[in-house]
Amino acid sequence: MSKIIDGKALSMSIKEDIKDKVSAAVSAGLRRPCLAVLIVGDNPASRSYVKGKVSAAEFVGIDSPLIELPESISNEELLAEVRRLNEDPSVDGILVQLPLPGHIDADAVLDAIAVSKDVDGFNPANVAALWLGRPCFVPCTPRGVISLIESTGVEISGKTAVVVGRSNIVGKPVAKLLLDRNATVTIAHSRTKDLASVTRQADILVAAVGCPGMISADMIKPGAVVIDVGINRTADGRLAGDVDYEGASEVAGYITPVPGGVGPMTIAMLMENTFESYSHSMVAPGLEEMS
Ligand code: BQF
Repeated sequence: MSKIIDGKALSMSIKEDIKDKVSAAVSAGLRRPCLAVLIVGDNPASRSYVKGKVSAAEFVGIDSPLIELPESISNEELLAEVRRLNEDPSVDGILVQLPLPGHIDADAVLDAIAVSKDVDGFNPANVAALWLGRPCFVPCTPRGVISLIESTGVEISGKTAVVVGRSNIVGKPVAKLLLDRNATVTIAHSRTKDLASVTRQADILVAAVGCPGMISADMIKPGAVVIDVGINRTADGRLAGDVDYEGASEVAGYITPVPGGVGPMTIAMLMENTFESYSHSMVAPGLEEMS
């Protein structure tokens, strides 16, 4: 039986920590940190994610004005909204909830977010900085994945890591962060031949494919650390991961559940990134507007 990596508990302790830091800053006379949250349209999943983010912000003491925009908004109007927030010195972080409606140029929106407020880390300048090993905002889910692996105490350096999935939001940045920690990293994907023979090599296996239960017990090396990034909604409305949890937990050394694994850590890391942005602007106020 594997040990369960409790993402809910870890996210809670991270948020408690941020809450203390915010409270100390406010006691010292500083303004509260601020995360502006933009949502376009009324996709129910997006609504629920945004609700979770706003409530986490409230818990840690970060202001989180919710900017609800109609599905019918034009590209230009949305860009104008982002630019307004870029210029507002009381805003530390800007989050545009994805996915955006089809008629919106999502790339143009992400390009428009000021790099210094890009707490999701999706602006291409942040992505470039990540891959160059320069200071940057690390995307929230990948940062949460690393934090979960580190919480096991299992050393990453020298290990074989396999990331299944190559998205810009999860797979690719997770692979880079593992590489930074000296893992030997393979990125597998839908065209990988004999996927099971690849995943069975993994001391650390990260599943980010978006296919419920796709990673079965026979694909896992005994004792491996298994991180399940999948958030799939089943027909009966419940959440399911990419890993067959029941089977995998008989083989893995450590495993994250869904729900209660990576998801809550994504939110905690968003708070972490927002506090980081805030700290920067408190040390060097005004520099943001210049860069
Ligand atoms: C949990 C997301 C796909 C597409 C866009 C806690 C979240 C999820 C699960 C959450 C996700 C997934 C988010 C749990 C944010 C993660 O208890 O297991 C939190 O809110 N997420 C998102 O903002 O956009 C997505 C997945």
